[in-house]
Amino acid sequence: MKAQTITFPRIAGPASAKRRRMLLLGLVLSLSTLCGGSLTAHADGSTPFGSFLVHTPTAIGAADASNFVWAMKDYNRDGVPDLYGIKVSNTTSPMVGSPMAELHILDGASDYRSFLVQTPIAITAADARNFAWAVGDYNRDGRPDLYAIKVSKTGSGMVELHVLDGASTYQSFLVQTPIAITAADARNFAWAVGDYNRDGNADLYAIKVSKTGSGMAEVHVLDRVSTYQFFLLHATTPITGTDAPNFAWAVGSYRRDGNPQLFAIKVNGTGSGLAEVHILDRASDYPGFMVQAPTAITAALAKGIVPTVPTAPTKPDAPNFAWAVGDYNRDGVPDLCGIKVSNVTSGMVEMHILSGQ
Ligand SMILES: [Ca+2]
Ligand SMILES: [Ca+2]
Ligand SMILES: [Ca+2]
Ligand SMILES: [Ca+2]
Repeated sequence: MKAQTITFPRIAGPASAKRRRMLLLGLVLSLSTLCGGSLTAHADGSTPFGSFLVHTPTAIGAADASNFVWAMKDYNRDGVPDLYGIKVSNTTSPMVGSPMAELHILDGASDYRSFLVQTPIAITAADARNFAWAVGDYNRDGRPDLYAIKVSKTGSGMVELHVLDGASTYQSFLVQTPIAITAADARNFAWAVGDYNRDGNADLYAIKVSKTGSGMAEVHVLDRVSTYQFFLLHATTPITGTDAPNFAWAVGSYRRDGNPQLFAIKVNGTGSGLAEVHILDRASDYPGFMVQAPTAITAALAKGIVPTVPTAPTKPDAPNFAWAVGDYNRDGVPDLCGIKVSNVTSGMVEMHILSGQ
């Protein structure tokens, strides 16, 4: 991995805002496919997720990107979210004889050009493919911990949670335990960490996106206080099970009130032709939307849908991204972080951050 000097123009200020308005003037997008609701959004740069805060190449080469899983959290507690790159294959770290999975944390304050941490972690690369990953503060020491969620080849027959301690630079485990979801069912879930009941303890969100009993995407929240043995919530969302695989998922506060909202980022088959952010409201236990907005990144159109505006971009870019949520510009509103891992112009993994407001 070598550092890169390519610089993208930072998009900020009145001049670029005007340029955005010019570019997007007349691009009136209709979101009408979701849950029967009809929403018209004007992607003029003033809508949430309609404009970029930053485009930047990171210090990880795009050729290496497929070996990583991505997450965002503020590792060094400077208020800027850092990029967690969990390297699960093609690692070179010899430790007890076999290559280990590695954690590479890129510093948000350096616009993801320099590393805060590069270390092997206590899971082998051979085993790493059996895990899903998330980041949250398990032991409430202010340091984000790494949630390694073992979803296949578990000894217990259940999904297992292995939490690596941020304070030990992810060398030692805080907990290793089976949780209340079977390994056989695990492949039907997406995972995230958030404090559902706002008791200060990080709960585990298991978002069921296939083979749901209800036919809809479902939110199941496991309580940290029970070490993820008991559920705080079983809820049905307004997103159908058929549509659910078109989404990426994240949890974050949006209204600055600390409530964990569920971000459903639609990256395929959208009505607008753009990737869309649909935020499900914690206050209603996720049946209701608080925001539905197109982003400034193109997605594949849903089958049979024709763009409402002839000039609307149709070349899908969204499949080149991994997605996370974090407040890059520290205005209290989480931004959408698009981690571009393929079809990049810089040769490096790129960070493209859409402003949450
Ligand atoms: Ca930081
Ligand atoms: Ca911690
Ligand atoms: Ca909690
Ligand atoms: Ca923000």
